Amino acid sequence: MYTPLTKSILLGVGAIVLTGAVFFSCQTTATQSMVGGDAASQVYVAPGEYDEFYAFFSGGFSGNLTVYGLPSGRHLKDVPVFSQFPENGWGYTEETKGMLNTSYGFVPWDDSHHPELSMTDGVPDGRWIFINANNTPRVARIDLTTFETDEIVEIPNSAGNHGSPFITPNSKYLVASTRFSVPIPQRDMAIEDYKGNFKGTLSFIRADTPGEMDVAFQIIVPGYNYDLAHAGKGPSFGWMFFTSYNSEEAHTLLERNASQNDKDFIAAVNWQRAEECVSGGSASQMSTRYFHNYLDPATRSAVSTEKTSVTVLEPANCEGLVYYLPTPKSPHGVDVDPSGQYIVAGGKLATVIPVHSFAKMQQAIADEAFDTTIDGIPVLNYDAVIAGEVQNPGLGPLHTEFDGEGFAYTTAFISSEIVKWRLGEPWDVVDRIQVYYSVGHLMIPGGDSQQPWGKYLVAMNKITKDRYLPTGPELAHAAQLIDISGDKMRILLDFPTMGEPHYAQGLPADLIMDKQVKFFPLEENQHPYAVKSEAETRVERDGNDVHVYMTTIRTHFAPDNIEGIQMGDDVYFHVTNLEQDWDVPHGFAVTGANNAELLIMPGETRTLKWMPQAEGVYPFYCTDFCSALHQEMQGYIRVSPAGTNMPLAFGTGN
Ligand code: K7E
Ligand code: CUA
Repeated sequence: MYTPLTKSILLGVGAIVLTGAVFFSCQTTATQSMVGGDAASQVYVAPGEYDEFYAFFSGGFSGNLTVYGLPSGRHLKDVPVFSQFPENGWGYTEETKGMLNTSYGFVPWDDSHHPELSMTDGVPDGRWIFINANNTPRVARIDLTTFETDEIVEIPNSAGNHGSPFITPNSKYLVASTRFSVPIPQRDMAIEDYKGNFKGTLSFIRADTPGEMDVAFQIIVPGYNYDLAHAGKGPSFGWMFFTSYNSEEAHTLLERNASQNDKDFIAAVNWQRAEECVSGGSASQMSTRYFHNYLDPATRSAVSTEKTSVTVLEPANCEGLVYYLPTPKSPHGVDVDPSGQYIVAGGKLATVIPVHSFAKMQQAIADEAFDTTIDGIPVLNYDAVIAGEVQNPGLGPLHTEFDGEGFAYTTAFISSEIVKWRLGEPWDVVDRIQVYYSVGHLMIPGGDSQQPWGKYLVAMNKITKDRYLPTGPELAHAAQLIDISGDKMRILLDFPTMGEPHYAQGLPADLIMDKQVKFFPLEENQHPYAVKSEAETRVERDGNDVHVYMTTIRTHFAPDNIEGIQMGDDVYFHVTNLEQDWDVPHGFAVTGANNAELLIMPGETRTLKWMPQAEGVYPFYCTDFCSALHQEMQGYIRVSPAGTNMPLAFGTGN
């Protein structure tokens, strides 16, 4: 699965830091042929200069999103999404906890695979990036002016939200397909009755209005495993393509039992037809439970709403809604080329890369070239829809992206390579390059859109034995940056990544860098516990709840001495950062806090709940080195016995 390398490679990796010359002289021949002599200068971004591209990597089982610059591979930011993040209090603060509400309760973790940029006219526009939660099915929106998650919607009737959140070229819908079929609606039943009884869902989520992200409708489909998706574009606009495997409907030992059929299916869904069927009354309402969580911009606090029904469509009740394209074999990725004519599948166990033609698909539908019909879904004839088969594509083809110059690039997991091939006759492989090792997705900036920016390709590798200094049993996952500007691909850079990035998206930095929010205007802060000046700071008791209306500004807290707290109190520190300047967050930490710190952006209010565990006097302090007198940013809170007659008292820092 990977090529074992010798220790000399390890020495070589260390040497690159010291001198390029040593590096190249230490390489084995395999790598030598691929790293060009000027690779270092191609990825060198001088101190003080900017990278050309942003790259957004999914965090995999970290549940979050990470941001890098390309070509340098510099790690710029972790954006917390589905997982609590103590570094800034995401999912711990009173304002953000509600973002993680689900019908299963508070869920502080997930597994995120696919970031997806919003698009206008089929091209990433830099407004938002979306990402899926695989385990407890959800999709999230991240605003690219703040690099902050501001909306999460749960997907009902789903299990393993893997084929998600792929977007239509106009950003109207995101899709979410269920990887695991389950009883719908959920109920207690025998697992061995899976076949014919468990179902899949293909959900369409309205995505183009912040605050109103919601499941528009779901299509109930046979109980296969729906794996990945991509939208049609150009001539195929209005369609969405979903891969599925396990057309055997196996419920145990899938490695064998779901690998029987020569072909599984790509489900081609006409979502404009779905809209007609929904508005024409062919859909039904199914009662269910799911949550919508939105970070209200006025208070910057989560508003969590429970929904109780969803619109569902059955293909049998909406003719022309879904067609199956037979596809070899256990397909994983499905990718649509920039022209929108070709639908490419990555058949994990296939020996070719099958490319379906959208034009032929339409003709086959018109001709009713159906092999059979399954649950109201016509199965189109393979020969009638296939445009070409790419021979010799490497072992274990998974995912494909495009350079906009007429070429496609496919990852081969088992043979650890990227294969470049011609889109169109004679469908031949024109170049291939070894990657290290076991590549899953790849990413070309804009490479799944109508107008790829090309230039670079990033391979996301699952296994990195021998590539980096070892770090115990768990080694870094890694990205490899590949130059695709010439005829031959060339590796430029390796860089480790966070969690397990499956997919990534990239776009030119100048699309978003000038739109960044630098601070939140204090006068617009409508948080109910905000104070706009030190004169308003105070401490109030409400039964056992104590509310501290606190401010922070370089270089003190107000108040910074608090007394009259009793054992059994819940203390809420509502800290407003009065700064109105870029890059001046303050932190807030208090001894024994069993949740997290606060990191408060300029102009916003964040709340930490603190439950004193013992009588005493406890310090709090600023965690972010904000100024020359940062180390002086501190205070004390005194905790007295329950029932003490100590009145609440606080110093306002005068
Ligand atoms: Cu291929 Cu989850 Cu998109 Cu991993 S998936 S590689
Ligand atoms: Cu504020 Cu350090």
